[in-house]
Amino acid sequence: MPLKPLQMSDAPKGPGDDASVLTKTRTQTARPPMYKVLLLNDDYTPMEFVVHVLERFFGLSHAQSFEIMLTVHKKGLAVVGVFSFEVAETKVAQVMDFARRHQHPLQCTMEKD
Ligand code: TYC
Repeated sequence: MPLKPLQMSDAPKGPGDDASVLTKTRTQTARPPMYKVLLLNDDYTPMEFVVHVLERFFGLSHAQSFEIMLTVHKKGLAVVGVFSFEVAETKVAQVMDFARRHQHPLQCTMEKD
């Protein structure tokens, strides 16, 4: 029995077939994902250093900075702020670099909000 060459018209139709793929047009612009920047407690970084970091890199007042530092000290960690991925990444890098340069073990991380 001679075989007929396969044609595109022999391709399966139905779900998954290109001809059946529907598109939905979105009118609303999706909000970009946001990231929490977290400060972690340790036993060695001086409290004043942490307060200074919060004032310097997060633009917080002295009172706000002291409050967040105390929360980290008592609870183990605190959210310092919520930012876009790029801003959060930059803040984490700035804090980690500043702490390292001053030889303090302070840790700062980020996670999806
Ligand atoms: N626990 C530190 C101390 O007693 C103070 C501290 C607070 C360290 C917050 C880190 O993120 C931190 N000196």
